[in-house]
Amino acid sequence: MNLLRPLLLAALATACLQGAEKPNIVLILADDIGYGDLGCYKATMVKTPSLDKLASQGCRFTDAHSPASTCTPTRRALLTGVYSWRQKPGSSIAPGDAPLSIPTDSTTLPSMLKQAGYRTGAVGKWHLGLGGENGPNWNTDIKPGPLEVGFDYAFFMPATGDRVPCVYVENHRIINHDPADPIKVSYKGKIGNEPTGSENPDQLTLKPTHGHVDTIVNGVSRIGWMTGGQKARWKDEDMADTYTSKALAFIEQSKDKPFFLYLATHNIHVPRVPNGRFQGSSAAGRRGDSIHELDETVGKVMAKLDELKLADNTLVIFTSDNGGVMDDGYEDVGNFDFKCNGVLRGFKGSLYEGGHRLPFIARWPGKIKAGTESAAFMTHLDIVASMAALTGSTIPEGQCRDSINVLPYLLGEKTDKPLRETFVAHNGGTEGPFSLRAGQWKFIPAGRGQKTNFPGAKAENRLLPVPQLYNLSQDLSETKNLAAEQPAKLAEMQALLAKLIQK
Ligand code: NG6
Ligand code: CA
Repeated sequence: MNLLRPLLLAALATACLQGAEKPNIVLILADDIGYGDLGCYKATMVKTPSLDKLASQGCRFTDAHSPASTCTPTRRALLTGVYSWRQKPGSSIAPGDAPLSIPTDSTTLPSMLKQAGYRTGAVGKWHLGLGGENGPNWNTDIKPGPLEVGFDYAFFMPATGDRVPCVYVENHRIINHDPADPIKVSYKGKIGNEPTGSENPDQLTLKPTHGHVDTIVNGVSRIGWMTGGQKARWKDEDMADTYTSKALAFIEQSKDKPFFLYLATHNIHVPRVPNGRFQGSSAAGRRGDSIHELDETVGKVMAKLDELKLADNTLVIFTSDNGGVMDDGYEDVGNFDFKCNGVLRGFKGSLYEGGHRLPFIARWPGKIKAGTESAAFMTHLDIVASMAALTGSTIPEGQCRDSINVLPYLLGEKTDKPLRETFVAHNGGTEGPFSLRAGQWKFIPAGRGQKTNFPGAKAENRLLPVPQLYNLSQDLSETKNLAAEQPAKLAEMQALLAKLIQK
């Protein structure tokens, strides 16, 4: 016993040390922020001092990609480390009443970190479905949801700012839910007698540009129909403040344990209704003002980490779920010559780089060299495996199969060869269309001329009826189609894509 005691104490001390060394992880996933939307990514008409500071204290990546060019498939791939096109059902933009799209037995980023001793929290946009196969019952416990896929705490909106139900859910319950005013939601047609946007255009304070003129909430028409829950409906102009305060409270409450915060902002998704203190603050209209509001959120998170003396022991990652878009359904853009995706071609929803190459900033003082830039090629799929490596966790066999440990990139270490060789992007669904990235080559198969998305994306996202091949090292803007000039490379890329998408 006497002999064992010092050994035991030593083992305990090592365990504690390891615990102390595990950094907190804050992952800020912005919505619809493009490659050209931030000051540190060369935007000029908006000011993003906090994000620029984050970048100056860490590393700014220039070749990081969302797994898809729309929200739901990106988020599911990010949290599970599996391409969404491999996963059924609901791999496209989910309606607000969709069932939970992540099987509760999968290894996820939060479940893996929870296993590693982290307190895990999700704040902001969920948009991954809720409830069993028939979707959620809004008037009782709403589950399974974030808590059943690995989060200890969740405060969230079910889908998007422009989709019903326009309510916040905390853990399993809707905030301010009144049993006397039960909530009903439909995506099939009108329910109840509430006025709709199509019948009452005069009640709309923000004009829609897409065809959805369904439920009116706070003068904004939303996609889908909702009745009831009058007291529970959110105020758009307070949404960023609400999420920010919940995020700060989570950090505060978790400060004595390693924690993982997944802060999925609503900014800068439509409808863009920033708080009054931002209105008119940018030179790029409401969309720009909404970027300013996002920057404030990031600044407040950074300040909270400083205040609690946690900054040095916290890895902060900032990125976005898909590329930028100007008009995404509301007259909240204004007429500005603003290149939300910088030099990149295409927008949100596109298979061109503008759809999925995004800002990605990582800061971890003392571990990630300040003020650096990295051209390392990686995707949000890689976050799970990288965080597993960071925390000394093992991912069970067969889980997170598309995730590659790119921790060496985050830490600025040199690698002999690229850690990620290929990337198959899509914009939803399981059947494509897909694009393939391999090394510096990009291949987009011939389409049928279909638009890949959204009114705001206009023709730029349209799939051409011919195969496209680009060399991104020379032509980041995808202007020169080399398919005809390089038939051997084209055939190689075609064959590689066909092989990779075998499910
Ligand atoms: C589209 C909406 C768009 C936006 C998007 C989801 C139309 C015409 N457009 O269907 O407004 O809500 O869905 O965005 O309805 S995402 O970032 O969540 O993928
Ligand atoms: Ca999005």
